Amino acid sequence: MAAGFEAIGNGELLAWLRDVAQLCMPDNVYLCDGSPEEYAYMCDQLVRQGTFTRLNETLRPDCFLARSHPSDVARVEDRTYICTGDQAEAGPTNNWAPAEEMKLKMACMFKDCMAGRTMYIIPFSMGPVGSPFSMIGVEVTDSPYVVVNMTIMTRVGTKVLEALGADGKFVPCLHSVGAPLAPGQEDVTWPCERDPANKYIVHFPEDPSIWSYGSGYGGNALLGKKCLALRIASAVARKEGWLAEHMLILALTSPEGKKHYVAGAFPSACGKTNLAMMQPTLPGWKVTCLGDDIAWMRIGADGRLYAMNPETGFFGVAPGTSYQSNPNAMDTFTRNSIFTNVALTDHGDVWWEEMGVPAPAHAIDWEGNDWSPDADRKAAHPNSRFTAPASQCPVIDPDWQNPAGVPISAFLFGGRRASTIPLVNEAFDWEHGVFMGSAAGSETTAANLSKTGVLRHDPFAMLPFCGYNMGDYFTHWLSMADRTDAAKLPRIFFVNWFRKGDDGHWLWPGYGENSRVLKWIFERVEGGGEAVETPIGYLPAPDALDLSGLDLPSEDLSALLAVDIEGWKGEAEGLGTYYDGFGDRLPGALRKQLAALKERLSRG
Ligand code: OXD
Ligand code: MN
Repeated sequence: MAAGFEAIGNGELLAWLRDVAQLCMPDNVYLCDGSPEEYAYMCDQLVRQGTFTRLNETLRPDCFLARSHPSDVARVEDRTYICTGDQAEAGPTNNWAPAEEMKLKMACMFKDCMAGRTMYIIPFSMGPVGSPFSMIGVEVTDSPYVVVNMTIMTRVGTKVLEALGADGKFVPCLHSVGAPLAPGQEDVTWPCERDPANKYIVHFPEDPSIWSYGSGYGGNALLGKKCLALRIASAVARKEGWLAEHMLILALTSPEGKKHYVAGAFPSACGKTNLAMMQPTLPGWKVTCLGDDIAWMRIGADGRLYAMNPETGFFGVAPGTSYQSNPNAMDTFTRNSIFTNVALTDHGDVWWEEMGVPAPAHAIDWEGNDWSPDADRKAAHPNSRFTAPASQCPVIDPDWQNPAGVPISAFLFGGRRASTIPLVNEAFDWEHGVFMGSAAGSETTAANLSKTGVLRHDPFAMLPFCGYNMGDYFTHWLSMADRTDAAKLPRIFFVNWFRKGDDGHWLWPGYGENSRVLKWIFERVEGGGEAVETPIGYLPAPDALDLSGLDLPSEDLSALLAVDIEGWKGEAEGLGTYYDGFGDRLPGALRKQLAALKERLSRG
């Protein structure tokens, strides 16, 4: 294992690392090589420190449980900033501060912040190492928990430094848990800044660079994921003419062996991982998985849009994951995985709510306390997670690491909506589809540290992840139609698995049954699949959805496929007000789309 800076041949990187070490004043410096031995060593060290508990080797080999501090359990959107010279570049949906001012503030925060700790240097590649479409980052962190999670989620180590070479470009990503140790001070198992107001997740897209302070959790701390592969990459993609999106990528194969690739944007904790690796209930249909969270897409030589997943792991929400909802995820994290904030059973295994197995009579809950089913609190935190290697997914697609990506035939947009939005709705054309994406909304979930269940606009599921002005982002999406023959772009569909009846029951069974909707989408892409034209788009014609073998009350089906004119008029009003917030950055085409929707609705 390498130590110090000796192995680094990139002058710019070396200079940055020297500056960072001088600022943060760690006791030790360690350069990660990305080897399996290093991963094992670090996990053992985390066990010795009490951060990790090794799970039962027979039940769950090479798996670990971590419990975070209760103040550090989710992304912190209100502490997340896009810092530019001019506020208009960050736009109305992002927190902003002047870049130079924020850098000074961050420098004060980071001063001596690694005292008593080791500074780990993690060279990582989002996308296959050496591919011209990949981006290299170097995360400097004082958290060994971050090191092992990054090793699963990205490509890490010496091979990345080799690809970087002497003068290659990288995104500097500086992270600290914000908990320096005084000489002799005993460490805690989850060091972090306890006061949420002192956490800062800051992006400087004009550099580009990332500074993250105070949190050790998920998207706040694993800087390759939300920070680099979405916020920074989206800003880079806009300049370079491609797309960096909060999307799953799946392949759908028909019983005849025909394959189409689909990418889907859904807000956090709205079932992306379940859909990405679903087991279709329709006989003969097959889903294979290429990614569950992020898609980078470019127009290929044939004019089609090609998507690749820049990650190598899944950082999925545990509660609700079961052999019924997602058998392939369950089989993915049987080994070599990390669980955070789930419950620990007396057998040394993990448990969470809706895992599909009876609650244990006794467990240790996510806060480390005794728990039994009669406790009036959850055993696992609602945003507890598994970190698992994508390569272990039983339905991983053979092309999941293809640097050229796969051609996308259809986009799905969606959210968690109890009313109004039908089960599936196809856009009239690209511009209308972009309008639909811009209009998306969803009820908030525990993936962010704030109130859950509140309906908010979440365009393209990118509200927390767009690294520039969202109005310009809409323009960028529209411009894809000028970059290729629009007929070659993916068809766009809006889906909603989360409709409820007036009495609160779920109207649609979801999970593997979503294959029935995917089949209709597949047929539409192939030029078939009967549809009716409605004011909001094309909906499946009566009998067009394959419901064979499904016991779905006819009134539920009618509600799922109805156009709720009054509800949509309300949607359109709300959207108009939302659009006003973008001022002159809102593309005129979207205002026209909204006016056309209102006009169609008025005709009923
Ligand atoms: C995630 C999220 O972790 O969207 O993927 O919060
Ligand atoms: Mn996500």
